[in-house]
Amino acid sequence: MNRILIVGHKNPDTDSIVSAIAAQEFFAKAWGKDAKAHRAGVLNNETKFVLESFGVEMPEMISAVGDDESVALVDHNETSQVFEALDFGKVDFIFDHHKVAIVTEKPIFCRVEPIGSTSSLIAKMFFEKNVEISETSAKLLLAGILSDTLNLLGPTTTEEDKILAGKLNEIAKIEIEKFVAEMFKAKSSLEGISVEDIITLDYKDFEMGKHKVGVGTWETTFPESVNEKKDEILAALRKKKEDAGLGYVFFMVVDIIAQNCQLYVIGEDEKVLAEKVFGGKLENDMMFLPGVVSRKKQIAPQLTEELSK
Ligand SMILES: [Mn+2]
Repeated sequence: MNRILIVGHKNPDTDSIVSAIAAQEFFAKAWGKDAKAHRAGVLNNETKFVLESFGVEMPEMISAVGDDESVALVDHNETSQVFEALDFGKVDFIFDHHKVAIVTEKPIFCRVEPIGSTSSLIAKMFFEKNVEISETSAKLLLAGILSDTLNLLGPTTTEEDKILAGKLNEIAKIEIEKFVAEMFKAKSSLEGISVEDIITLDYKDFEMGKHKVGVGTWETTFPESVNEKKDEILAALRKKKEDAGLGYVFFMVVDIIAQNCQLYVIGEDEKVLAEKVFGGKLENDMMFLPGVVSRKKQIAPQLTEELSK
């Protein structure tokens, strides 16, 4: 039987790691398939905290895909997000909650829903099939939902996420508020994090009209800790823009408690665009955007619309 390597995106976040681990259990129990969770990069402090809390080992780093192996992508499907060595012809499964951005050359299993997290989707598949979820997978999936939806408060949260989180916690039995506070504290920790890490750990390139645009995000309970390093971050972003030949680069410092964002604006091009699209006022190279926390829903589509004109 050919083995399936399950893997999330580069610059992995909690959702892309825990959904891969739980999907391994789903593949085995629901479909009798030999599958193994992997990761496509270094774990962030939040994900490390989640795995340590539940006594789960970090998945192996993905490298090459063997002849008798195929790939299941979780939490992404864009070519800019996949691990370097991937041949797209090897992908037989996609489980995701982002926009569909690929054309495949063969029929594959593809399940993409507008839901708050890939963890929600995997949980839903367990419940639909009446397949028992282990306590560990329930905890991991619950953490994935709470992380991606910012404790079910962010704009990507759906009613279904809330219901699924409730059902998972009948098995996981964690104290959600306490756990979320600790998880967000770990997410905000800058321990061992360089300026380069800050701008790349949650970073995405987009094709917007004819432009290549990079948007980095840092979610935190304590924006001041990042804003203190603003000048270094701006310099690193300017370098990234030049090195990667990008049309525009933005960086969001998201306050996950107050639910707002400081958008870092690195130069004149970005200033003109941001003022047009978001209408905020620029102060010290930052634009305050109340209520804005989601790159996927509140930043990328708006920029894409303007740049596609
Ligand atoms: Mn996700």
